[in-house]
Amino acid sequence: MRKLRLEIVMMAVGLTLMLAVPAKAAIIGDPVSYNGHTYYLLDGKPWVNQEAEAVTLGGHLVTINDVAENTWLWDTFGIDGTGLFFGFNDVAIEDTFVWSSGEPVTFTNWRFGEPNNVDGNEDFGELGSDYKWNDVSPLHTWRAVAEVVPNAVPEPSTFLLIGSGLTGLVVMRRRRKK
Ligand SMILES: [Ca+2]
Ligand SMILES: [Ca+2]
Ligand SMILES: [Ca+2]
Repeated sequence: MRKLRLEIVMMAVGLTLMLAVPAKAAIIGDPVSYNGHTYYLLDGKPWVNQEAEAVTLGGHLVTINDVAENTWLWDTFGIDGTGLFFGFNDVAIEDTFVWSSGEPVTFTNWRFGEPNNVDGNEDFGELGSDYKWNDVSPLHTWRAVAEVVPNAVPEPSTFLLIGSGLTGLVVMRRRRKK
């Protein structure tokens, strides 16, 4: 009787942890595959929020590695009249643009005269309908694309693993005592 009660408590703990999984990012439509990576279109928010959401999906805002990915990105997710956020930024060191994924910089495609850091406050890359890049301010709330590389540890499932692990532990202990 006592053991049964313990099991119920532990399962409740597991369930609570499962329910504590952070709210899903505001994903628009279905994920899209390209070169073995998974891409998610995210609803309009400031760049910093977009990168945080990409991390909860187990990735980062998209790293544009070459001209083919650049073209594919706009053709797949772009909407005329608005920009599309990607992972290039110079938040840490002004005028030193890096990828939020940490990947090396192998390709850039700035529009003529960009990046121009208007008002000293433009640190985030947007892609436009001309397939070119521009740096924009933190006030922009563009849609963004997250890129998830398979085999990277998906962070949202950590809570699920803890939850199912606890439940499994209880079942194992119960079996051993039999
Ligand atoms: Ca990429
Ligand atoms: Ca800047
Ligand atoms: Ca600019």
